[in-house]
Amino acid sequence: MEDCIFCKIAAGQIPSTVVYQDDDVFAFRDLNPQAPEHILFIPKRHLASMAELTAEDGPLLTSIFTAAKDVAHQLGLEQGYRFLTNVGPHAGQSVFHLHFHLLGGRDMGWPPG
Ligand code: DGP
Repeated sequence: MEDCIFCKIAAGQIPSTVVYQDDDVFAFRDLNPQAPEHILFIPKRHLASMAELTAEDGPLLTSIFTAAKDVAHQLGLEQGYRFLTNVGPHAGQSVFHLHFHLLGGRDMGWPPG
């Protein structure tokens, strides 16, 4: 999508600290980290949010979750981590390209704010 910042990051048109990528998935460090480890996992294909997913996206989600699990292991997050996506304004979504936050390296509260 032409004006999507995360599409441009996945295409290498905007620099990022890349952590993982394959044919369908791209992962990079968040610009404004909320934990010692804060990685964003996105599909390379543009989807605005989880609200646009269909049953056909099952393999894509498996790829994203498997990549995140492997990265969490590589980062040594054996004490735990959080993996989440914000959907829409009430959840605080600010970039409208589906992304999952991998957060780790500190204790976290529940419920989130
Ligand atoms: P959300 O609030 O769930 O939509 O999270 C969007 C995240 O994206 C936020 O934590 C900051 C991050 N972000 C926004 N713009 C950029 C960027 O240009 N580069 C990187 N690496 N992260 C960005």
